[in-house]
Amino acid sequence: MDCLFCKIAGGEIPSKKLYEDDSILAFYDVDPQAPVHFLVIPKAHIASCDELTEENSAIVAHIFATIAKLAGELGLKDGYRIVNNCGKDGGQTVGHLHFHVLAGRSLAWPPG
Ligand code: DGP
Repeated sequence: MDCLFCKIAGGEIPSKKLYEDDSILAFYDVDPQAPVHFLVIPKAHIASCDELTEENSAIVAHIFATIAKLAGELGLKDGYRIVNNCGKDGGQTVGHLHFHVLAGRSLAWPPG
């Protein structure tokens, strides 16, 4: 499968890693939209949120718990935003489940 984030998870394409364990990887976004902008992905390929099931979705809880830990380590005491873009109208451009974490400035709402 020709998946960019599978290649990043496998080390085939380099990334600026923030955190890694057996099942997930956090790395800085190549096109940051805030002073802090990183992505957290499952290493196993899941195309989008739309492919989550009762069987494979425990990884999302692990991702969110890890984001909370990383936010503490990075000192994001003023808050942050977790974003998932799902599908074409959701603005998803890479077909591998990923959560954006944005921080370091006041973020507008609603998104465009
Ligand atoms: P989305 O639009 O939600 O699918 O977000 C995809 C994000 O992935 C976008 O913010 C840019 C980032 N991105 C794309 N290619 C690369 C890459 O090769 N390396 C890194 N670190 N980030 C990438």
